[in-house]
Amino acid sequence: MANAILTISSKNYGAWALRGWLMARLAGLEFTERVIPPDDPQMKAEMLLLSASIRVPALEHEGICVWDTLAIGEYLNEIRPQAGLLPAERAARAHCRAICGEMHSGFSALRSSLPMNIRAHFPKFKLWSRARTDIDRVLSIWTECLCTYGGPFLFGARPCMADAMFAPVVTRLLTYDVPLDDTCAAYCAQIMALPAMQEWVAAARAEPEEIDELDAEF
Ligand SMILES: N[C@@H](CCC(=O)N[C@@H](CS)C(=O)NCC(=O)O)C(=O)O
Repeated sequence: MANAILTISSKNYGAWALRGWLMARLAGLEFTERVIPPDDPQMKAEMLLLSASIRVPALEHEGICVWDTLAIGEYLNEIRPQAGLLPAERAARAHCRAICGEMHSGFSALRSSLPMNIRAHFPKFKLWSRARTDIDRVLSIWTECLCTYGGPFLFGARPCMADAMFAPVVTRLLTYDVPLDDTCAAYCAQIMALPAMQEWVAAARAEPEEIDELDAEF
């Protein structure tokens, strides 16, 4: 029986949930999933008991409750340092934290106009200019990391916290059929090929919930 519980929401729509879940998987943490469906009227009350922000993901581990993906990533790095969630080298670690922070606090146009919806596909989706600007910045972050650290992941040979932070952007670029150069397309393929991502995507496709506003909007 795992001594950790990760509370998440929809696997099809929950981008923050995917980030926290993937970090926990990359850290090698054994955990039980608690899924609070987004349309559950009890959801807010249950979430408030776990996370003062009333948001998921939230991690409970050995009596400690951590919410917010960045805090969860830092916590996982402390309890599983050998997993390399943050790069070993100081300059790379600072770079990793900087781009995780940028993802956490930015890209609002990308997030609002291309919501995560793993089982959908919108060929030739028309991008608005602010979303285009966000996407260009993400692609330039990826390209710089892949060139600097040699790939195939953002900070080298194995996936880390930054890859988890950007994983929902990878699924969005595929959902909304955004054209990519070879370097970024190869990076997206690497992320999607991770066994944990394949597991998440299969569960997202099997999920019964449909959030009409998100399905109808695009
Ligand atoms: N900054 C938070 C964002 C978390 C977040 O917005 N989670 C969404 C689900 S993926 C949520 O809980 N939404 C419920 C709500 O907004 O009421 C984090 O990094 O964890």
